Amino acid sequence: MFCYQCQEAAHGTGCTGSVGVCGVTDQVIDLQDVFVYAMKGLAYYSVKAREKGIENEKVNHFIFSGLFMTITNANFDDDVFEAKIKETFVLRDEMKAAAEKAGATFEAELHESITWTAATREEFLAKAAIVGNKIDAPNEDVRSLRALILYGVKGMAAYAEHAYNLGHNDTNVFAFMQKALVALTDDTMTADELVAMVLETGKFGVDVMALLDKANTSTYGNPEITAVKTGVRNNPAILISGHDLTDLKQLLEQTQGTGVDVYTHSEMLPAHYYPEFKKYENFVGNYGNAWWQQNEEFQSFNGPVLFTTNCIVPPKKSNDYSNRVFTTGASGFPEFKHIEGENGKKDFSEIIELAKTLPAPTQIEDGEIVGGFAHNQVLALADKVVDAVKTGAIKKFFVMAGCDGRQKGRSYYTDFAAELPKDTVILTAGCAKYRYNKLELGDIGGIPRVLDAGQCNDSYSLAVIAMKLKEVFELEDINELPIAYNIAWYEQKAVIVLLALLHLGVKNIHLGPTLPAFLSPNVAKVLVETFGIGGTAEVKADIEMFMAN
Ligand code: FSO
Ligand code: SF4
Repeated sequence: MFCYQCQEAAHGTGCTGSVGVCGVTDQVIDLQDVFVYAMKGLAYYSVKAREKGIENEKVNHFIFSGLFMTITNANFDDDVFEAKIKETFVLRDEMKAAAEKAGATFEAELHESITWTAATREEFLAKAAIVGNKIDAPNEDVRSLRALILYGVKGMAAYAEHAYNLGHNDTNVFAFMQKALVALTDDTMTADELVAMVLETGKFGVDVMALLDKANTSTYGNPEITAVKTGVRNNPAILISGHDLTDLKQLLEQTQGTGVDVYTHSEMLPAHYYPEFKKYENFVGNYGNAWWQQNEEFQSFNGPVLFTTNCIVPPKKSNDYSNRVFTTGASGFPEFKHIEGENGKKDFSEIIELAKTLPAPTQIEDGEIVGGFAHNQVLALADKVVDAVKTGAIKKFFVMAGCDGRQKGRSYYTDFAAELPKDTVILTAGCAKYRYNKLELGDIGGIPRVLDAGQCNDSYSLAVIAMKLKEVFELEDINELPIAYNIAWYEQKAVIVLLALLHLGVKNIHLGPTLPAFLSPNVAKVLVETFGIGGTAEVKADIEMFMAN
């Protein structure tokens, strides 16, 4: 196995051997690589069919939900990927036949991802040694650009899936994802063409985040300022993690009148900000912190846990709570029971019945987290915010969105937030916020110094806010705003957020705690020279640098 798709890639270069830093096994990574390879062949016929006017919803969904499953910490189940590879071949044949019937013609020489077929796990694993992440490119710069595109598309796929679950689709986004998959097999593409495709990935990143924003807000209302409780009640309870709001909605519906409470963990916290979910009396609060602290927090929670997406951490052998953890959607783990849906409907009764037999959560803290500053709420406060900037009460905004992770160096973000001058405001989204959202950072004339827009996909809100401020201050360029970007990344959804910001013209983004292992020196140079991308250094020096610019 070789994998370097996340920030925790071993030694800053990539995970090898039998298990990754995230706990994924070599078999799973290898099968994921082969699955992505097979989907490139399926995408080829889907693109050809689309040229003849055929849009196949089943294939579109299969591809984006399949890509989502290969995101870091989403699905650890080798059997799932073996089955998915086999299913890809079946769909590939179907799409080939459909394209042919519609009059499509195919190149005389087809890439091997389009023609290759195999039937057993052994054959799939043997293939991984040839087509895996690291090897499948003619040189390191092409490999690096392909990685940027593939990981961006994986992030896009996650957001497309959440929107799809709410009945919102954008076939242009699906078409781009498939076009990009095919492009990853095209050895004739120049570095310049690949760079252009990286930027195009960012454009569709903006589109998919706008789509998801519309899906979420039109279904559940606009997030509003909310104080979320971190303490517990004395009822049995279910902890829900991940990002999928449709799963949460169904769980809340099904727990009504059962005496079972529901708490959020990690990236599900922002669900509390939506008006729709506030009406559930048993939707109590948020338990714990970011994803990587789940081993300890799931232990003390006592009740069942439902994963709707990543980030899963394998339980420790000494602390194995597998028998009360469930997955659904793209997430999976061999020892956790998976709840399948039928036409989007899911039956969580087994989880609810199990909760009734288990003790109430053990309290680990008792306070509040304030959030809900998505674009609609912030724009409602626009006059106040603009005044504060004009009078100098707010000198600078710091976008500190992104992800948290277990790497020790991430304490940088806690120190950075704590040491920022008091006339600055942090704009955040994603699980990165847990590094500082429980600090007492105060407010500026009633505006909290940490404005949490929501999940990582709600970084879109931060872009909308920036665009609006640019308009209000009548600026030519978004980079003239008093906004600095110091973003923490971990997995591939952060890659699409970054590419989306680049597409919107945002420059001088600092990315940490380390730059991606999949950036070759030349590709990193392009990002630095064209977009002013930088890393992080010492807290004090970084704050001085940001405040001076
Ligand atoms: Fe975090 Fe995990 Fe939301 Fe990611 S929980 S790390 S970027 O999956 O998606 O922010
Ligand atoms: Fe390593 Fe990250 Fe890949 Fe897991 S996802 S194997 S930690 S690079």
